[in-house]
Order: sequence, then structure tokens, then C-alpha cells
Amino acid sequence: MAYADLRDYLATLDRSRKLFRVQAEVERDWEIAAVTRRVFQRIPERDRPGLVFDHVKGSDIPVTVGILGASREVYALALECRVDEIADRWAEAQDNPLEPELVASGPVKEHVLLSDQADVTALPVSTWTVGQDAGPFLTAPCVVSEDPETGERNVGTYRIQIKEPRKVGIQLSNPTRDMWTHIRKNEEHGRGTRCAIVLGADPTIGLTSVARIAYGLDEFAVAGRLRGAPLPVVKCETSDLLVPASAEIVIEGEVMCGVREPEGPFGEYTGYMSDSGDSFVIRVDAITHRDKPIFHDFFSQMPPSESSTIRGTGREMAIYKHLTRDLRMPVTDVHFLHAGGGAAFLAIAMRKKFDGQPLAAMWGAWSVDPSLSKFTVVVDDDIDVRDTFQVLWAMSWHVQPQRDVQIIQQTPPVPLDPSLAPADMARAVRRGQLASKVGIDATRKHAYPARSVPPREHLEEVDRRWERYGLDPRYLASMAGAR
Ligand SMILES: Cc1cc2nc3c(=O)[nH]c(=O)nc-3n(C[C@H](O)[C@H](O)[C@H](O)COP(=O)(O)O)c2cc1C
Ligand SMILES: [Mn+2]
Repeated sequence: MAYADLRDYLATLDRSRKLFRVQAEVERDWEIAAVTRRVFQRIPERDRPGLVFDHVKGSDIPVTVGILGASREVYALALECRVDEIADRWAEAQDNPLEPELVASGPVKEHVLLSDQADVTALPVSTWTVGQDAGPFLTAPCVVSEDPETGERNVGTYRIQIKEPRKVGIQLSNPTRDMWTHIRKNEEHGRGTRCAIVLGADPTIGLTSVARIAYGLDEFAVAGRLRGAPLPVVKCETSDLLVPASAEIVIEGEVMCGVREPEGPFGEYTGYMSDSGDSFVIRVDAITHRDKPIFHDFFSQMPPSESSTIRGTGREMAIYKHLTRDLRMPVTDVHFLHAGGGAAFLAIAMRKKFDGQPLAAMWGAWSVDPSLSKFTVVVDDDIDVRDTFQVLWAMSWHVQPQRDVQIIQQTPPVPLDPSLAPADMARAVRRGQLASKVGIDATRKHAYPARSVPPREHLEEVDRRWERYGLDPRYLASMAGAR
């Protein structure tokens, strides 16, 4: 059954033991980022919870982070499905969108702050890469706007820089972002672009907002099908835009016509700082929020992150589906390695039927999105592609580079890949430069000798007797996390 709102979803995460509430008081300008970084570094993905910081110094608003992408199990909970059903859920929702339902009012209107009552600096906004980010940023904004000619709605996640109580910056990485078209069309007529920034809603809103959905296809309608019920929406106070009726917080405003101001830098999903430059500016006209609102963030920057899980999970499921169902290849698993931010590095496991089939699998994966998978490695199905060590082991001993490595020229680049150009040239480069890819066939091409490990029954017997060897329990704990 559809989650009613963010709170309903948090309760489900809690029941599924996928939510941890941090009771200690934390500071928003450095500590939330550092605690979350440690959680993502130290807790293996399958055990990793989403977080709620209940006590943020200087604010009575709790902060939640990691709740859509702490792991792929958490991502599946957000979609109320199993991990292996994720690709089907997305396909079905885009084929059969379900229109939102306009309601008269909702909890998001419990507090209405107009003009000078609205103050974005009162929100518990974190600084994510301290000492390098230009300031605090909203990392999970779902920005609603409309095409002024067709009235088609768009919802997209574009980082928002807090600047003044009633002024924020917004960064659209490139003109392919759907909101860019709305801004351009309005500016051609000397008009600003009305927008509403939704913070904290039922999980399908955040997931559709970061997903690439065709221009003109309404993210709220895709979310409606994902959640299995029309999304209740209410009208904004200062425009005709519609927003989820039970959102935690909505910031209403306008992208000011022709105005550009310095924005960034900001720590990016690649693990490097992004460039900075002139970008769009939003004048804030109102804030509406629920009683005791909860503030929602995505955790990005250096992988592993929530961002690498969200990017990787959706994409690997789409590629797996294409390879197995459309192309009927004997592929057993597909994984975007976290080190590549869920974008740059793809590993495919298959039970190949003939030599050369691994190359066909690579071409199949590249055809789904030619900008991704700068490194694509195909391994036999006895290799666990979610275990980076095993992937590197297969690359070490199953590959003769001259025979097994292909370099493909003139492909679209992985978004924000810092290897393309020095940072000061990155924006210009992004507008046109092509890149290249490596495909590595790391399957065995002939019969191999047996592996040089003890018989399985000996290792299992040692596991059963483990305590008697008296090894420090700390080693046991770290082994439990290892595959
Ligand atoms: C955590 C996270 C942060 C993102 N930040 C930005 C951003 O600052 N600017 C941007 O243009 N895209 C960003 N994206 C990518 C967009 O959300 C994504 O391309 C989405 O499809 C945009 O919506 P649209 O297709 O309706 O334009 C981010 C994605 C994630 C997962
Ligand atoms: Mn869109």
C-alpha cells in the first residue's frame, strides 16, 4: 500500500530495522556530514541503515539522510518491492503514469510563511564538504516547474545553495535538464520561472525527481504509479504550481529572469569538487511546512554514498533487464561499482555460451546509456560482481590485454568525469567533448586448473570451530562484514 508521506515511510524503515535514530546532539555545519560519511564507510551496504538526527543544535527540526539509498534493500523498500523487481517497477510506472489528485488542503499548509516571514536560513541545512563547498546546500530538493507553452510539469533534483533568507542559487548541470527548457522559454519573453522546492515527501517523489524521465512525462504521475495510488497535491500559495499535500516543507519562489550569480563549488558524486560558475538564482516568496517538520537530505560526494547506490541500482537493473529479456543473454548479475559513483565502472557476470559473447554483452550495456560504463568488465558467473576483490582477481588472471581489452573511441562522457579536462575548462568541455571507453573480457577463454584453496569442507569445519582458535572478537566482527 502506498506510503502516505515521509513519516509513514520512516516508520516502515524502522520496523524493517533499516533506520537508526541518532540521539546525540549534532552540529549541522560539519557533524551531520562527518557522521554520515563514517556510517557509509564503516557499515557494509547490506547492514547500512538510513539515519535520523533527532537533535540538531540550534534547531528543533530533525534531519533525515540516507533513507532512499543507504543500500539497494532500502531502495527496494522505498518502492515496496523486491530488489529483483526494481527494473519492472520503473518500466511499468513510465508506461502507465497515474495522474495526481488535487485536494483542497493538506498538512503542508499547517504553517504558511509569506514574503519576509519566509527565511531559508532558519532550516537546518548542512555543509557537506566543509572548507570547500561554497556554503550550506539543500541536497534533496524536488524542484517543481512548468513549461510555459505546454503547461507540462517537471520535477527534478538540482542542488540549491543557501545564500540569503530569501535568496538561493540553483545549479542545472547542463541544458538537457528539463527545467532548463522552462527557464529558457520564459526568459525569451522576459519572464521569470515560478518554482516550488519540495523537501521531504513520500519516497517515490525523491526517486522520480532524480530519475531521467522523458521530457513532458510528469514525475508526479510516474510516482503515482510507483506508489500505486494517485499523489494528493495542493496548490501553492504564490503560484498555480501543485505540490504534494503531505510534504514536510515547500519553498515557493521564482527563478529570476536573466539573473546569474556565482554558484558552487560543491563536492560531487565522483569524489571530487565540482567547478563553480555563474548560475540561476531563485527569489523565495513563501515557505509552507507541516507541524514539527522533518528535513530531508541526500548523501552524495565521495562514494560509497547514497548517490552511488541510487544511481547504480536503477541503472544496473535496467541493463540487467535489457541483456536478459530483450537480448536473451545468459547474464547472471550486473553491478555498477561504488568506486565509480554508480556510473563509471560496470561489471557483468555471465555464463557465456561462446567466445565473443562477452563483447556482445558490453555492447548491449553501452546501448542502454552510452555515457555510462567507462570501464566495463565481463566475468564468468562464479565471480561475485558485488565483491570488488573478486572482480580484480578475475581481471588479474583471466585477461591477456592485447586479446581481451577493447578501447572504444568517440563515446559520450560520464557526467562530471574530472579526467576529461582541468576544472577551469570543465563546463566548456561538457558541452561537446567526446570520450572513450574500455571493455575488458575477463571470462576464462580455455580450461583452467583448479583453484589453490583448501577443500570447502575444511573451511566450513574451521568456521564451526572458530571460537576455539581464540582469535580476537574484533577480527570476527570485521570478518562478518567481508564476503
Ligand atoms: C543526489 C543527487 C544530486 C543531484 N544533483 C544535481 C544537480 O545539482 N544538478 C543537476 O543538474 N542534476 C543533479 N542531479 C541529477 C538530476 O537529478 C537528474 O538528472 C534528474 O533526471 C533531473 O531531472 P530532469 O530529468 O527532470 O531534469 C542529481 C542527482 C542525484 C541523485
Ligand atoms: Mn523531468
